[in-house]
Amino acid sequence: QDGYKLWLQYKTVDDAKLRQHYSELNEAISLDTTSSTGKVIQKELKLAMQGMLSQKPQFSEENPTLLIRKVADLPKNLKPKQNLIDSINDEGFSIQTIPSKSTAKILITAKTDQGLLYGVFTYLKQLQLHKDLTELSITDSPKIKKRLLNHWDNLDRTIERGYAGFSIWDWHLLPNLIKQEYIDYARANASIGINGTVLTNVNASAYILQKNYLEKVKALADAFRPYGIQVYLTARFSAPIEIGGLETADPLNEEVRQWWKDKATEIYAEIPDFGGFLVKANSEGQPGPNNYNRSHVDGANMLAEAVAPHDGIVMWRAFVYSDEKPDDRAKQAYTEFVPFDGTFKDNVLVQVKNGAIDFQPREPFHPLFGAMPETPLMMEFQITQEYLGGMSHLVFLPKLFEETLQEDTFSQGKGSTVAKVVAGSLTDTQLTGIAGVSNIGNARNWTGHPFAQANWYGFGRLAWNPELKAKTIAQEWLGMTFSTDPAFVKPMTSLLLDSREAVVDYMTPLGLHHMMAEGHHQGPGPWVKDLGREDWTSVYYHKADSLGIGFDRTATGSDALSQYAPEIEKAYSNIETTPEKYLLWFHHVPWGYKLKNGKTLWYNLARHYQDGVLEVEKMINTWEQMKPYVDEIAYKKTEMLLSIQLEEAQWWRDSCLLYFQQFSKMELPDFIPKAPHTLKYYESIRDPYAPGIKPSWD
Ligand code: BDP
Repeated sequence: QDGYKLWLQYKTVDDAKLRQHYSELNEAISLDTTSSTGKVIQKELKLAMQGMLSQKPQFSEENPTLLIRKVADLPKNLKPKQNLIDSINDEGFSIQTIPSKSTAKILITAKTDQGLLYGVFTYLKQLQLHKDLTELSITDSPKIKKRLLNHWDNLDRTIERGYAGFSIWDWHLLPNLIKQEYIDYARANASIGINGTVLTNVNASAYILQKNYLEKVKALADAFRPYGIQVYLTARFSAPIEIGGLETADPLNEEVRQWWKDKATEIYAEIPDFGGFLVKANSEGQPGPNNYNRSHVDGANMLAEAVAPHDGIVMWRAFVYSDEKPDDRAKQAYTEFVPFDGTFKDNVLVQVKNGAIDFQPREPFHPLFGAMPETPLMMEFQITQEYLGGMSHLVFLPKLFEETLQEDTFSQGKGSTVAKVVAGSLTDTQLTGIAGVSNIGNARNWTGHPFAQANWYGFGRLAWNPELKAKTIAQEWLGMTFSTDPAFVKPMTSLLLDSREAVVDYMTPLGLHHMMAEGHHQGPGPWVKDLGREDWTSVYYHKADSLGIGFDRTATGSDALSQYAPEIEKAYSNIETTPEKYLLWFHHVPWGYKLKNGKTLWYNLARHYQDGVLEVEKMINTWEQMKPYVDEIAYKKTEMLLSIQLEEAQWWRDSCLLYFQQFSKMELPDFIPKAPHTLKYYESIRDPYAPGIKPSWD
């Protein structure tokens, strides 16, 4: 009850009739347990049946009621139709109720053990959600190949932008101590279809590539393997200098190239299924090929060549904004990367954040999506809530992920959604990927905030199928984690789905962005200016002045809009046809400008800030009604966190409105309560030890 079990609660099925139905179906299970994955499946089934049905299933070949078999091992009479078999990929599965007179009542089949594992988790989910199994027919395959968590974990166990304690990787005690948490981590990830993990921070340390650390990495890889989780590492571009004793890390230098090849060979000797490297290069002070006047392609292709003989991949991040040619930061990744389209090696993915600035509460999709048809683009979402309330705000992120995935890039005509770009279906791209920056730490419940678990869960589900609805994900997670009672699931689904718009409203309404406090990013900071570079300040982004507010990204401004398809450029160039949610992202708008509801921009800004606060109040009211359905620890903790969230929502509203009022010089509407403090007070709040970042950063 402390949240450790995540969504794999396997609570007793109370309804006697339903339990009876489930018990009969799961009495005897036929399963091949010769592989390590087979053993994991057996363990999971035992645990689940014990928990939900208080039943110990028999594992036998004799008259099984539940048959779990790879397609190749099925008896002829039970083989599914060929078109069904053809429709699933190597990780896919099919679950069917068997209509015949055979004793087996349910069949779970797949082409691989991995597929069977996913099939079994999906089957168990049906039981957890109290679904009727009499006519079960589920055939499913992941739509994206590489479904990864990215841990921003440092070797000293601090986590960059982590809000759930320290890193779960206990490097000191590895490789000898394999914590149960490692196994449970892999199991939880497998249950939602995640198949890879990058263990280390993108702001990388070269030490992870040293022999003593690679032994530790191998121990983790061994622990994860039965669950189908591949291990990846971040590669610090200057590693050949730092740990290799070379004088340069120039990607065209033969010695450097050989060093990486040898390093790859060394890694693969330990970890034959090592996934590959994730690289942050020439971004925010990280070394990279530009240091040697070489391009991103030179850098990525050198690493790609090193891992290619071992089937490894390179994920090269597009999160760059140049020191030399400062332009609207929203434009820079596109400007730097589009000219390279088609020149990366086959095993390179370019990893692109969902938006062009940086994981804001709301951003339009990144213009790179759809703009590099010859290059596999990997989506990067942030699950950890760096800009969405850190450790204390309840925000259901699948709503944000869904919004981005369903935006239309128009790259191959109408309907060319970001989801399709990422899944490779528009260009028949085989190598596809999606990454979520993890929100996991060594907190007992993994994620700190009990509801942050939903974001890990939701990321995994959307990585499996980017077309899934946030609503479905919310219902699943609530049912599996807390209760399937509609009196709980219904109001809580609405709460989750509305929580994302609430945070946008009280932090960055109407297309505002990058308004947070400096460095640690906790709390409001629209007044932030005079930092090392302009595009780290808030004033650069909101541009509030006596005339209005917002960043002109049309042709009269930075022209970032021209990086989108003509359909979008045309619609958003016109203030009248720009969706209001992106208004101040693309336009500098007069304070008195009338929005669709006939009220001024100033009025609407205030309205949104207030709506955000009201929504949190509503969340608190809903939560109070949920007490009967939730265990005490989670109930109390969430209750207290929601009250922090309310205070912080008010803090955002009051401080931002006071700040902007200096420019608008307009009265606040009556519905805005008087701020309890002065603007000066809000501006003076400093928190050098805010979580998720080492104070030395500031
Ligand atoms: C920013 C974070 C910073 C990360 C960077 C990145 O503030 O800590 O290192 O993104 O993604 O959002 O590389």
